[in-house]
Amino acid sequence: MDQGLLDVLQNAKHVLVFTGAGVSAESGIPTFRDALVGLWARFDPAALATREAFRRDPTFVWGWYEWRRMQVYNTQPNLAHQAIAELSAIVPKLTLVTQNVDDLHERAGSTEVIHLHGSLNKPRCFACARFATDPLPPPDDPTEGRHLEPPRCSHCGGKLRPGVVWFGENLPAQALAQSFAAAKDCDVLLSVGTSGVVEPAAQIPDIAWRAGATVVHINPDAKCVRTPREFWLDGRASEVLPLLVQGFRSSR
Ligand code: BV8
Ligand code: ZN
Repeated sequence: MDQGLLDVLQNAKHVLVFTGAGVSAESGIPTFRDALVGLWARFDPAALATREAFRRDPTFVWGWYEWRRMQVYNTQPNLAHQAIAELSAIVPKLTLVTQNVDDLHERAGSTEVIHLHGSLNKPRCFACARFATDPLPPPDDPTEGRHLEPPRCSHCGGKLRPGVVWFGENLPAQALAQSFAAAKDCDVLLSVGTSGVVEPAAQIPDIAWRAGATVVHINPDAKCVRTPREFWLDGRASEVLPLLVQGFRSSR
């Protein structure tokens, strides 16, 4: 590993880990934009991940998210999730911000995970916007594309919708503010498994870099490096992150 990067890791005080779908890819969860296998290569996001889609066909949208919830339910966190959880015990301060709607970071032991795009496990009412009071039962239908009737809101009887942020919807204000503040404060930002195309989340690595942090991208789809304070580690998260954690750990 680059000695300059190693020095930065060994002296890091506040690390911001920013993850996307690529961190869950090795748990078998499809990403969004990877060619052929990505969800958006097979389904039209406008037909599934918008309020209009749910209004038009709630049973199709609810059934699709239950299929995705079932995939997460039936898998395990991978070495990347575990390495990130370990890091919180090594560096003085760690902030974990994810664009993902799965709970694999939590199941690997990470706490205080900031979910910018919501969670598959926290449905809310399409009518009154209240979060469901009862947890969802384990998903029971493996059939992709099956229509399922959404459960009803215990407060107003409206249909429950997936607790995710759809295109055209605002991100949770507190989560976004916390993420931007951490980006301005951190001295290292690890950007793991994200294509960096979805706004406003995609601004986070740039905010950190402009505030003087060292930014490290971990992604097999390597891109050009822009500055001495930016690194692109060309590899899969479950290979690269354990090595990086060793770098953080050494000499502490
Ligand atoms: C907003 C939850 C203000 C749902 C998601 C027109 C109208 C309205 C809005 C817009 C518009 N044009 C643009 C916008 C803004 C829009 C946007 O950014 N669109 C993009 C697509 C251009 N953003 C929004 O709408 C946001 N809200 O702006 O509100 C507003 C309000 C009203 C009107 C206007 C604006 C809301 C965005 C949130 C959408 N919700 N998900 C669901 O899950 O179904 S988006 C979805 O993308 C996921 O959350 C995902 O996390 C996120 C980012 O994708 P990535 O995580 O990066 O995943 P991706 O597949 O792209 O990349 C994976 C990467 O991993 C790849 O680089 C790959 O190489 C790498 N990889 C693969 N394997 C590995 C790996 N890396 C490491 N290891 C591996 N093994
Ligand atoms: Zn309601």
